[in-house]
Amino acid sequence: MKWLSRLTAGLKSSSSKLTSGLSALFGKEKIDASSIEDIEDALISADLGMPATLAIIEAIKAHRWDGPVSEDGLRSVLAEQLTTILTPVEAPLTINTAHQPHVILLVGVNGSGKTTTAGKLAAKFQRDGQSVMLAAADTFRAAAIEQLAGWGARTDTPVISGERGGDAAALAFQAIEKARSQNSDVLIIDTAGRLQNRVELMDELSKIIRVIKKQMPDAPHDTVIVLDGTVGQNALAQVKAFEAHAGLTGMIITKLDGTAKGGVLVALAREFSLPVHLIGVGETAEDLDVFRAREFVSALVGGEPQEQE
Ligand SMILES: Nc1nc2c(ncn2[C@@H]2O[C@H](COP(=O)(O)OP(=O)(O)O)[C@@H](O)[C@H]2O)c(=O)[nH]1
Ligand SMILES: [Mg+2]
Repeated sequence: MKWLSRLTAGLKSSSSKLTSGLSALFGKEKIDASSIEDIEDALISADLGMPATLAIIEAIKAHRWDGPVSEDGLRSVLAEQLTTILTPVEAPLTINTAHQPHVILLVGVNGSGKTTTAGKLAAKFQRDGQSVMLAAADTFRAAAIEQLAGWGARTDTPVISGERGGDAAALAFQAIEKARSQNSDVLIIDTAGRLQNRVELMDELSKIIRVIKKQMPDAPHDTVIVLDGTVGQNALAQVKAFEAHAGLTGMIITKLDGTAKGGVLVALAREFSLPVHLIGVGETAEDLDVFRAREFVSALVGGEPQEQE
């Protein structure tokens, strides 16, 4: 299945959540106060967040509705607004091969999809012709180390790992040494999931970064938060906390398949000026691809956004 079909299929629940909430408006003679409330409810419950919701409502009010509210008209105003919000955060994760290695640190809460994303990224960069190394700096659970080793085996990527319970920062340090000695283009460091309110775990993350910098002062070149798209608005709190402790450079949103909360990406884009590098719509290596605003909007809203006048 091609990416666009995967994306469209994956976003189906989010898309119906958003558009079914708006369907009550179709055919209305004019946008009155009660329609505005309906629209607000629909957008909020689709996880777009308040600022984006208000911006969209303004645009709907400002739109010249010649005649009753049409489905196509509403769709296109919505698509145009979403495209405006999402386009600025569209930015792929680019590798600077001069870094040798270009170090990518993946952070986030438990179960957000970090290890899976590390594996998918390894596959993607290898396809692009880069040599990749993976580092299993989630030393808390043996299963996590095995999980990354599995991805390493499937994608033919060397995995640097240590003992369960070992020092994550020391492992990251070692991994950079290894990646340097093998001239790897990219080193992807997987870390343990941590709740944003557990201070000692967040401190450990800061330590990992400090130790990485001892080896390579300009690394990590990318510190990317992996967010589970099914958690909805809680993703915003996660970004804030990790931003404060680790200085994020970008986001990856996973599990956009089978959730009705995919609209959270809009809230994230509106709230933070962080790039959305990639999105995940399933568990296999093919289920991760670059985030493209227009494509995402058309999968979410249906139909092509109209050109802006
Ligand atoms: N449906 C779906 N599942 C995913 C996606 N990404 C990761 N997962 C699953 O989510 C679970 C947790 O992922 P994992 O990578 O172990 O999360 P981590 O704790 O952050 O390392 C695993 O069962 C993954 O297969 C995705 O894009 N879609
Ligand atoms: Mg993991």
